[in-house]
Amino acid sequence: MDAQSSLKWIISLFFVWVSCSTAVFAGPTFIYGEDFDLPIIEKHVSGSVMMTEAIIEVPDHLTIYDLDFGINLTHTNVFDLQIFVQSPDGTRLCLNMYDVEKGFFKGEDYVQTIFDDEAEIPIEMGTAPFTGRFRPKTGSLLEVFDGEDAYGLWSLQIYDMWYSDTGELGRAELIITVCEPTGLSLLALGAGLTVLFRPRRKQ
Ligand SMILES: [Ca+2]
Ligand SMILES: [Ca+2]
Ligand SMILES: [Ca+2]
Repeated sequence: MDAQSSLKWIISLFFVWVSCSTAVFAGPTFIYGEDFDLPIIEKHVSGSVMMTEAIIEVPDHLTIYDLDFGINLTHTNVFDLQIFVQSPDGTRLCLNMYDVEKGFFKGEDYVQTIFDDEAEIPIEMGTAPFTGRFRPKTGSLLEVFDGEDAYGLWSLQIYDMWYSDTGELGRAELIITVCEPTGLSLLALGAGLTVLFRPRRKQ
């Protein structure tokens, strides 16, 4: 292998490595939120229907690298709630799974609460009104939305699973981090350099 071929081989390897590496880096973050004034329906009340869907529109095509979910609501015991988030692709997640068999936590209201898979403190270890970032319960991770196109209508519905108290949804936010686009740019640049170093036919 001559010097030029060796150089070309090394540069190609470098760009493949950089492109693969950068694909796992986070890019910019975009926030889409809506204010609501929606009562949370008690599931135990006879003849009750599900809460009116709270809709958040994402008008941009964004491939989700990481999704965090922010919420403001009032309720005397947020443990009672099942919060369902559904993406435009139809993926549906129960973010706040009511399950007394798997432990109970006590606390009133979610105020500027952000569910974040990467947060250190699990929601059940938080202190009311749970302001800040908390990891969802096991089995309720937001990673199910990773890789989807966020474009379209996201819906949110909440069940109150226990009698005697109710609450209201005040605001919800989708905090979307997209993939770092540098990988593609470098691939294009790598392809350009490969063309540049292509052996020329002698005239
Ligand atoms: Ca994540
Ligand atoms: Ca996250
Ligand atoms: Ca209740």
